Amino acid sequence: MTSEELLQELSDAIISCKKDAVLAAVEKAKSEIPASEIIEKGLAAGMNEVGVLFERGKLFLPHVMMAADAMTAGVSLLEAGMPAGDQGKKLGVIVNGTVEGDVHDIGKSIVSTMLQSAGFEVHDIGRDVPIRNFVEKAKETGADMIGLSALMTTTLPGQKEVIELLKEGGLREKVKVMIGGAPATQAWAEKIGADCYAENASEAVTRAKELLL
Ligand code: B12
Repeated sequence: MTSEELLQELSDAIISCKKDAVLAAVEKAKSEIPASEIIEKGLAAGMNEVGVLFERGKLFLPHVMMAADAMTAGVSLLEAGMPAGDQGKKLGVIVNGTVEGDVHDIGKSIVSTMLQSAGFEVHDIGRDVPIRNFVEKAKETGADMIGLSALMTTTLPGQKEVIELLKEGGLREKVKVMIGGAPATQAWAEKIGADCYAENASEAVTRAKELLL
């Protein structure tokens, strides 16, 4: 099978919403294609299609939940084989999470995994995280950067609130802020005074290196 066919199989397995099919496709692809590509060009591409089908009323919420579950299992299978990124000095400390009111965490977790395997020390504080917890965790860990994920237009303002709280605490100069999630944009990042926006996990690694190294 060519790489294109393997990636298509991964994407189709996610769209089928079947965990077994996803795990089998990952097993098959993992010796042929780098983990980051399997995630972004295979699994995440399928998940985006699931989103489109959901919006068109062709798939319903239970399907989306099954696809999400299958995607998480596929990513976990790959994590085992990814470089731990813990040799030698860390590139920097990053606190990453999904803002309050938002339970979407698949993309955020992929970003954490990729940053970690690139050599950053990542503290993933989960989803639906109260605004002040980001700032407290950053203080506690001496973080160089906070990553903020938001998947809904209604939760995007949470990214702005974290930046405001950092300013209030006199920490804004010390801690960089990187934002992401489907409704976030470069223009939004500029509007709220974030240091950068990244569209996907590999871009997040590039941006983090640009800002922290
Ligand atoms: C899967 C999914 C779910 C799953 C989430 C499971 C989970 N554990 O995450 C479940 C079923 C639980 C769910 C629930 C809901 N969902 Co939903 N969901 C989706 C769906 C289909 C896909 C999201 C996803 O995982 N994509 C795949 C990942 C890989 O992509 P990603 O998240 O975008 O992440 C990438 C980038 O954005 C970026 N990135 C992400 N985070 C970060 C962070 C940083 C720092 C950086 C740099 C980059 C970055 O890198 C990632 C990797 O490349 C989207 C549709 C869509 N188009 O996004 C809707 C969607 C986000 N959901 C939506 C809604 C409304 C809901 C619900 C309210 C239920 C409902 N009525 O539909 C609830 C929300 C409850 C809540 N309070 O949060 C809406 C939001 C609309 C809006 N207001 O903007 C969407 C857009 C669907 C729609 N069109 O209606 N959902």
